[in-house]
Amino acid sequence: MSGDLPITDLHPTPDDIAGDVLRGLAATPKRLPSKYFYDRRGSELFEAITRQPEYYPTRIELALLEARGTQVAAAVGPRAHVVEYGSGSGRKTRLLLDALDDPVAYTPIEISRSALTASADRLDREFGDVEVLPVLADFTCPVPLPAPSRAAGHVLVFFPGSTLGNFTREESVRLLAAMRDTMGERGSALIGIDLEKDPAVIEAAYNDAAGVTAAFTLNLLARLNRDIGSDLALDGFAHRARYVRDEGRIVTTLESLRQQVVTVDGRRFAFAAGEQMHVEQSQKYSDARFEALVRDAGLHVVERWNDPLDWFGLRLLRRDPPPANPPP
Ligand code: AVI
Repeated sequence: MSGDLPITDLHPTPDDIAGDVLRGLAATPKRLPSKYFYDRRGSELFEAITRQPEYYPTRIELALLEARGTQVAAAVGPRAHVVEYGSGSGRKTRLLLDALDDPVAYTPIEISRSALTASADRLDREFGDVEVLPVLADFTCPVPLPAPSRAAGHVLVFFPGSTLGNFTREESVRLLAAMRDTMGERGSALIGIDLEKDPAVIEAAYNDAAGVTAAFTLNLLARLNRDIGSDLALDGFAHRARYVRDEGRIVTTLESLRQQVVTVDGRRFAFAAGEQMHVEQSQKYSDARFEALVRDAGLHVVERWNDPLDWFGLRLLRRDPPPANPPP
């Protein structure tokens, strides 16, 4: 069945890349949206980042899924319809599906058709008993799920990698609220979160010695030049990633290495030497920060698993119960 899995196509609107970039460059400070990192080359570079010795999140999350799989399965319950937001390399999905008790179906939700097909086909080949029902959609909006042919007991939303941390707080609440709708009354969500720790460890993870993260950041410029005809000079900017302690997050910028003018869609934007253009944030969480965040989306933490160093965590979330005495 490989290669011809039926895809539920919810016709996600194509991004208006030029519009997003023009808006970002007109802002003060200038910014570029991090969602455009992931073209084919960007996705390859991200995969390479996850294998760098300094980039601990992927390694630890994989080990955590392996070590705590039985407990996760017991807390989640049998016959889940697993719904993954985005589709990565499949390494984490494989561990989760292996650990769960009789998972019924797997639905990756992804905006890129090629990424969706690749991951769905791979998992379909490996897990014969799990029905793979891919959905082409923007997961930041509530998504109606395809019904598996064998009835599922409940939905488990899976959002690993601390990808939640790449969204602003407001966007994160919206995303969690969309998950809450997708998971339904009896469902749950398993979220990977990178935890607050020694800033030196965090900064090293975003400034690897081999320069893969720097190449990943600069690839954003190459991607934009190719797709919207901009003339952002790759040798005119440098990757900078620093941990902002008060906010508990890595902020990644591209620093303009000289005074320069760039042209996008016929519009010119002047950069001063040393000017920082914001390209990504990666939130690190304390329990208090994460619990306050999910509470704002009508969810609460029911289980938490950390690695022995408390560097990375998995959290199982459920909906808040309805109020005991609903207003008349
Ligand atoms: C995908 N995301 C969770 C990564 C992170 O750690 O914020 C993206 C990344 N950017 C630089 N390195 C990794």
